[in-house]
Amino acid sequence: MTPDELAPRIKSGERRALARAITLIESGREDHRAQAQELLGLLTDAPGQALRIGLSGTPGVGKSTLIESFGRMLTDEGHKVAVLAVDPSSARSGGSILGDKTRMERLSRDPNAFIRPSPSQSALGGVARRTREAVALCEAAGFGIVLIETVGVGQSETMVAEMTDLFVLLMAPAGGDELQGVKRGIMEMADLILVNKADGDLKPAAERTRADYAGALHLLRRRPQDPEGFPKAVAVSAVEERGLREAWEDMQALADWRREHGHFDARRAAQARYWFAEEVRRGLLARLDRDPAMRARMADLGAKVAGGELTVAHASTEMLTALGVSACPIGRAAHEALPDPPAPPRGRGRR
Ligand SMILES: Nc1nc2c(ncn2[C@@H]2O[C@H](COP(=O)(O)OP(=O)(O)O)[C@@H](O)[C@H]2O)c(=O)[nH]1
Ligand SMILES: [Mg+2]
Repeated sequence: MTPDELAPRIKSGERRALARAITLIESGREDHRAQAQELLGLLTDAPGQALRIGLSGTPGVGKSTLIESFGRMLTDEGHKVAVLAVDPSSARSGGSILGDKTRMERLSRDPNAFIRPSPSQSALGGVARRTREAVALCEAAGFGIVLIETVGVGQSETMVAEMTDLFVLLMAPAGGDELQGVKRGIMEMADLILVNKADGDLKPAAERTRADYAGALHLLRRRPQDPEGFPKAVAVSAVEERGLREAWEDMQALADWRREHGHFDARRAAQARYWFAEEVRRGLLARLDRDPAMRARMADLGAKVAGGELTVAHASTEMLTALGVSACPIGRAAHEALPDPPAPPRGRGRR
């Protein structure tokens, strides 16, 4: 199917067309890439802005179970829900984060839900673009809520936080000292911490853990994008479907407040700028890695630097000139001449 044929089908919410389009954006073939770009261009006028929610947590914490319960609650309320995954491990394991579809059996059969597992083979660098483009496709197909699931391993969490409107961290009930193990940077990204498994024997521990996280969140520096009371920690049970409605109300309250106060659009704008700069950087780096002439030149200049024939400054200037990047004047450190990297769109300082 051509982009011209796919676009109207996506806009009318046809799930098969959406699935095909996502396959197209996942493809590494150059002609597919061109088609994908054309398609995305045809969809920019599609109505509706989805609420993009990132969901992260370590394996076993209950992400799949929660998505099943939470997703069904949302579709019952009449929402259309898309679920995407960012799984940095899938390239190695060949598996997929949403592979355990048994835990999402009902949601995956729900006509108002669309679940897309991670592709099994994808370079980490391509994951961000794939996911952002898939989000755009889901929005164009009329999905009002897009959930992006990721496993809690540093990089991928940052990536997901930088392409979503709300970032939710799912935690397990723990003993008091385990809380120390949560990286500060991850805590700082969270808009909402859900302590899952607040049921049965685990209920008291979940409640204690919730209070611990609430205390820890309170100690963090206040962010301009938060109203009073946020970020928040809430105890939920994905299995017993408890606390989910409250969590959803919190998410909506936070999103509404941010919309009213300009933070919502400002964040999206900062994210767009960030990903644009990232892609340019990535493209430049890819050229260094893939272009045979550039690789040969790098190897040659590298050998000359190693042999003492050329200074680092001269060799790098020559290389950058070859790349079409205006090189910095000799004698000045490269980092002085370069602009700072764009600040991450999240509000709480540098990570
Ligand atoms: N008691 C309890 N167990 C849960 C809950 N949510 C998930 N689990 C269990 O935790 C295990 C891991 O769940 P899963 O959704 O696969 O976690 P994921 O790896 O984060 O996707 C499974 O055995 C679930 O049944 C919950 O709310 N309460
Ligand atoms: Mg899972």
